[in-house]
Amino acid sequence: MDILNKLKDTISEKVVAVPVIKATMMGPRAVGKTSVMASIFSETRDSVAGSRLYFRPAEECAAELQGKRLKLMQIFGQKKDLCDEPQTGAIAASNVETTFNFEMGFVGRKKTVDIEIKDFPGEFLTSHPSKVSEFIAESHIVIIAIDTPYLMEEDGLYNEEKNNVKQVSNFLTHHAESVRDKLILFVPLKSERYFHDNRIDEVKLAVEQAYAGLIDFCKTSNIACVVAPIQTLGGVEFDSFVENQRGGISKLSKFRFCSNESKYLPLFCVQPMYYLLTYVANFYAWNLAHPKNIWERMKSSLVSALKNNDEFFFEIKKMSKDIMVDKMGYSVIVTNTILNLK
Ligand SMILES: Nc1nc2c(ncn2[C@@H]2O[C@H](COP(=O)(O)OP(=O)(O)OP(=O)(O)O)[C@@H](O)[C@H]2O)c(=O)[nH]1
Ligand SMILES: [Mg+2]
Repeated sequence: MDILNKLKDTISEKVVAVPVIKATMMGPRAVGKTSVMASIFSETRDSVAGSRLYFRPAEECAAELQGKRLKLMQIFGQKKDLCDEPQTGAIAASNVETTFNFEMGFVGRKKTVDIEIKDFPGEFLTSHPSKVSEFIAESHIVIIAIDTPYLMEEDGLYNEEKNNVKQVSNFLTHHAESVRDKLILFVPLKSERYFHDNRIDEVKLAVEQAYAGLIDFCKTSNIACVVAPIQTLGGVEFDSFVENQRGGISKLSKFRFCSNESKYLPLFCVQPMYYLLTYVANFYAWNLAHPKNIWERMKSSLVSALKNNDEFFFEIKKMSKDIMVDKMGYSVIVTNTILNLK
């Protein structure tokens, strides 16, 4: 069996390039995008729960993500008042996209797929719209990272200036062809306070309200929408807003430790990855029944490379059992002809 697998690896290495699964991430400065990426692999370092698959950062990203993870852990050593980093909104945002590369395969074997997640700074949506739109067209899912306290506090008074809801919604609705048939994952970050106060369902409602226009558009373009809140740090929660003295957005958020014993305890960070892979598998099944559509481009690269890789899809299916739906604020708010979480 081992020899057979090694032979498979050698053949696939020689004949077929490793397929790339892509996801687009959008979200404001300092919302915690890199932190989520860093926390994913604290949950998945050796293998993905319940499957024979590993999921790890590619070599070029490993050091940065490991460094970020250590920084997050150090926060709990200091136990002092926590404020959003002072540069939030104050330093001119770096006008480059960030790419996170991960790889996935069977434990003990060479990788089966590469996973490329790109996050584009807000200004990219206006300065390089076609670049963003093209990447979305090649992606299976679009992750919208939301700074939850801005969404929830003071009746959402500061939500627009932080989360740029209009800019993101307008961009997606104006690039309908790229987003059609995809899954949009709304990911409320820094949401510990609302879990602790039993208000996580209110977060879901607030997402539905703030993004109502985008959600309506999704219903007409066969786009699925899921709310998937994450606790990146676990042991801290939102305390209050403080004035931002440095210019940029008007308020910074201040966080407090939940107790003296608070620990770095990321929760649910791996869920976006589960949704991504499940949607790839759903798409694969759907694609068999709908061979001619705008996914043709992806079909030729990703789907044909994964064709006949039943073993991989079988493992994804096993992993999908751990996907969260209808609990802890997780909710499918729009479904489409592709998404199948059963
Ligand atoms: N309280 C709290 N702080 C967080 C959380 N996640 C990240 N942070 C902090 O928020 C700040 C920004 O986190 P990053 O992960 O760098 O955010 P980003 O979205 O990648 O930022 P840019 O790439 O600069 O746009 C850091 O100081 C983190 O320590 C969280 O869940 N809760
Ligand atoms: Mg970042």
